[in-house]
Amino acid sequence: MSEQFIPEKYKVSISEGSVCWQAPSNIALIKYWGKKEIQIPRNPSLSFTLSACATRTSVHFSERKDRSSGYSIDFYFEGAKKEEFLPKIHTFFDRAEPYLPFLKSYHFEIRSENTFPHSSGIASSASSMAAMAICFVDIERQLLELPDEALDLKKASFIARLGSGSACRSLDGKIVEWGRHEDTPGSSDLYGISWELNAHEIFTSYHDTILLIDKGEKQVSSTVGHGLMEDHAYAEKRFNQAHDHLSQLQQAMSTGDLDQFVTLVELEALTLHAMMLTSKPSFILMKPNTLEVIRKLQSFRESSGLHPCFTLDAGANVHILYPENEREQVYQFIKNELVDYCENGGYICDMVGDGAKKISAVASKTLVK
Ligand code: 2P0
Repeated sequence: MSEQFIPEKYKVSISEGSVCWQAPSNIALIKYWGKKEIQIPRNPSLSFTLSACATRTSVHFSERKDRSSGYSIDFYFEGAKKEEFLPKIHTFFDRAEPYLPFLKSYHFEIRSENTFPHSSGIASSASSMAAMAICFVDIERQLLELPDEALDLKKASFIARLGSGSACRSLDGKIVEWGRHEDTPGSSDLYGISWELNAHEIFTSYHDTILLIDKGEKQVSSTVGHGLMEDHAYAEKRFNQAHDHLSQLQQAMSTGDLDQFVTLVELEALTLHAMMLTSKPSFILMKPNTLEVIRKLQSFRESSGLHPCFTLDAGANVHILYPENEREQVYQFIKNELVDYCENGGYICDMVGDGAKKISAVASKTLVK
């Protein structure tokens, strides 16, 4: 139990209300791959918070008369009721309930939608779990009778982690670190913290153009993926390497050393895939076009003297990262040379963002002291 996130006694009772939040996706620069239960990472990770790729979630809550039987939840995704998502939400509630003890006191109607296309091969667990977590932490804020600005972002990240590890990096902006790391005071395995203030300003307006090489959801599930690291021949070496890479990347990002940034980010992406290529069973998630794009990008970088680099998730899509002051030339190159390698020419223009934002709060109906 993490005592620090157990709330004090609620101050008011609320019969009914609604909250609505939007939380973005994030792209890891130092990869989280390998965990202990429940989402305690085997190594620290660092990510850019995105802005265009996001999940918007509203939660309507109404007091229950009969609280004897478990949770009461209706879940809708993009307008349609989705019973099949309930087991995952129940598991999340079981993990979160010690820290959000009101979860059995209300009926919840949860409505969620993504701002990015459904079949893009972009995982939505980070943004969806982050959006849901912050909705519940916002409801708790009301029960504690605290003002809007007292919302506990750290607790929202902690709760999001209980749903999905990488989700804890989707609350704050623009660069987030998760996992205890010797060089970062305040870093924790339990939640993400913003590292933005330590970064050179060039990294606070970075672009991420996501090339949709393969829109199918053929990624290795996170359960399988993290499980692959359990008996992996290179596991210990990899976890130590991630610590070293994080130190080196933070050094590069605090001084604005783009060459070193490019080297480390690409090495991390390829190491993630190397872990999958060499696991039992092994997975080849890159497609021929993933490799073509990487080859073209690296040769453009060499000939142009510019600094775009790639990173990869657990799939075939390629994220092209580049600074604002190189945007025109790099984007031109992407459109002219890389988009042809995307499935149906699909790509998403995103950039670093500020984290979760509140969309609306419908006034709660009855407040009883
Ligand atoms: C990351 N990924 O750091 C790494 C790199 C994918 C590749 O975190 O089991 O969905 O929910 O904690 O967060 C994807 O795994 O896994 C992931 P769970 P999650 O972004």
